[in-house]
Order: sequence, then structure tokens, then C-alpha cells
Amino acid sequence: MKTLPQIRSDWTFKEISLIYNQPLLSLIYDASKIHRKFHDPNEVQVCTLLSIKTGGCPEDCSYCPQAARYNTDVRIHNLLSIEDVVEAARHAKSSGSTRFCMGAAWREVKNNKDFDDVLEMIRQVSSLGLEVCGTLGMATEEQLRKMKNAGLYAYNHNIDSSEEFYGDIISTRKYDERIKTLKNTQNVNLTVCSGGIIGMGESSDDRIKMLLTLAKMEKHPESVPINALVSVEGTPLENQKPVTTWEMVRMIATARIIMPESMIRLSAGRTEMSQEGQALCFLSGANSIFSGDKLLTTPNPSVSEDEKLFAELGLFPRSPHKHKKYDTSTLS
Ligand code: SAM
Ligand code: DTB
Ligand code: SF4
Repeated sequence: MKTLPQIRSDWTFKEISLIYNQPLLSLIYDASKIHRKFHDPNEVQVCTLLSIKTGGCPEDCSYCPQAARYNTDVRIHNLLSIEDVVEAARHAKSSGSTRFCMGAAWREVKNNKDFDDVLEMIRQVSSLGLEVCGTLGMATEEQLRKMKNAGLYAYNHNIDSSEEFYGDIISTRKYDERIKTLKNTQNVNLTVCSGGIIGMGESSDDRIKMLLTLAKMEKHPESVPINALVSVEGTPLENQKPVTTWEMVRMIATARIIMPESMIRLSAGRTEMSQEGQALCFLSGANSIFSGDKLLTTPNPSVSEDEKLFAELGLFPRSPHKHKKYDTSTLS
């Protein structure tokens, strides 16, 4: 019988740094081996994002086009209607998505009519048979429990970067507050989606520390999105140098090695990547993408481009509600 490598929460900075900084092809090879032990290497989960409330956010996240204080082209929109959201979810399902993530430009969830509407959206979207994820800012245990009871599957709240670098990017809420929302999420038995962004001016040590924070959690986040900064005109990070594919690959491969069971999501930044670059990310352990020509407010490759990519690589989209671990007995 095959034994799977242990899932560890006692990683050190030194260990992760050695993994991250090793020669790239060795890193990819190691990550790919782990990936095959825990997941079907030809399967990719396709997810859809929908911005249910856009722009006008009071926070100062330097990367974000939805922060009210920056002068960007984002058009402010109040909460969408329940019908519009359910229609978008139906469309997402019919184009092959199995996870539907609703995002709101809120600092935190408030107990008001909008929240009641969001609960109804969750109820109706989950009844379509989709995994429902919410990313609505900070949330209390009580609010998260209500969302879970309505059918929410996952809550996304990114730690974004290392604790040290975080202060250079966001001042209106603290790293600890982020961690608290993640704890609240775990306390009510929702799955956690948490990752970050590279390309904001952080060092490789900051990237390693961000991964360390996630991998040291007693229970790893079930889902880890790795975003490349989409630099948007009008935000303080508008002139950041774009990250290279090699940097994305290093991040994804390291995340895969230290959090073998988690879904590693190749998230924002795919429009700047070649198909060959994306293939390297899948080889290194990424097993999910966001599909559709818009993320929340910024562009993403079209569904037809992704269909071509999947056909070329022989990838297939994950079937709905497959939470079971991959049966490794079929692998050589
Ligand atoms: N307002 C909520 C919050 O901040 O948690 C939810 C929505 S927010 C847009 C979700 C995540 O998107 C952020 O935590 C950040 O990691 C990512 N994000 C936002 N703008 C981005 C950008 N320009 N490039 C890459 N990722 C971005
Ligand atoms: C995540 O880590 N990336 C997604 C999802 N979680 C919510 C969001 C990316 C947003 C990119 C900028 C935008 O489109 O506004
Ligand atoms: Fe607001 Fe979220 Fe954007 Fe920060 S990332 S400004 S909290 S929408």
C-alpha cells in the first residue's frame, strides 16, 4: 500500500526557503510528484467569480481598483439583485464551472438587508449544485454560521502577503483581523480559501513568509489562490513591474509541496501569461482557474481560449461537488 507524505503544520521559514529557492526544474519536479500523489494531475477545477457589489469600498488596499479613495475606471454598483446573481450562476454552471464565488467590495459583512439578500443568493446558488464561495470582507462567527446554514461551502479571505509587508499595502485593517476571520471560518466548519498576491513590491522572503503563515495553520486552507497583481491605473500600484511566469511557478510549486491536499488556484494574472506558462503552473500543482472574461473587475482569458488550452493539454474540468480525495491506488 502506498503511503502519502504527511500533512505538516510545523514548517519553518528555513525549510520553505530551501524549497522555494532551489533550482526551478527540481522544484517543479518535486511539486509535480506531490501533486500526483494527492490529486488527479489532469483535472482542473473551473470556478467563476461574480462581483455582487462593486467599488466604493472604504478600505485602502493599494492593489485594489474598488477602493473608493483611488481614481479608477471601476463603475460603482450596489448589491445586484438575487435574480441576476442566480442567472449568472446558472450561466457559470452551463459553461463548466463547479464553484461560484461571490465578491463584495465591503470592509466587513453587516447585519442588514444586503446580508439577508446574500443569504438568499447563497441558498439559491447552492441549490443549483455549485460549490458556493463568498468573499465579503471580515465576518463574525455568527454571520459565517448563517452563511453556512444557507449553503455556503467556502469563505475567501486572503492574507495577501507577509505580515511585515502587509502594512505597506493596507493600513485600514490589520493582519490579525484577517487571521481572526479565517479562524471564525474554521470555527463554524466552513472551508477556508486564503492566499495572496505577488508582484506588489514584496521580496521573495515576504512570499515565503506568506506561504509559511498558511502552511502553519493547524488545518491548512482547503483552497489557496495565488494571484499575480493586476496593476490597475489609478491605484498606488499602477506602475508595478509585472511578475514573471517563473515567479508564479515558484510560488505555486512551493504552495503545492507544503500544502499537498489543498486546491492551489492559479488566480489573477492569467491574461499576461502564455499558454505554455500556464501549463507549467498546472505541472507544478495548480489545479484550479477562474473562468470567464472578467475576474471581479479586471479582464481574464475567455472561455473559448481556456477550452483550447484544456484540449491542447488534455485537461478536463472537475465534476461538480467532488470533495473526495483522489484515489491514488490508480497511479503508478
Ligand atoms: N472586499 C473583500 C476583501 O478584501 O476580502 C473581498 C473582495 S477582494 C477584491 C478579494 C481579493 O482579491 C483580495 O484580497 C486580493 O487578494 C484580490 N485582489 C484584489 N485586487 C487585486 C488585483 N488588482 N490583483 C490581484 N488580486 C487582487
Ligand atoms: C482571489 O484570491 N482572487 C480572486 C478571488 N480570490 C476573489 C479575485 C481577483 C481579483 C482581481 C482584481 C479584480 O478583478 O478586481
Ligand atoms: Fe475593499 Fe476588498 Fe478591494 Fe480591499 S480588496 S479595497 S477590502 S474590495
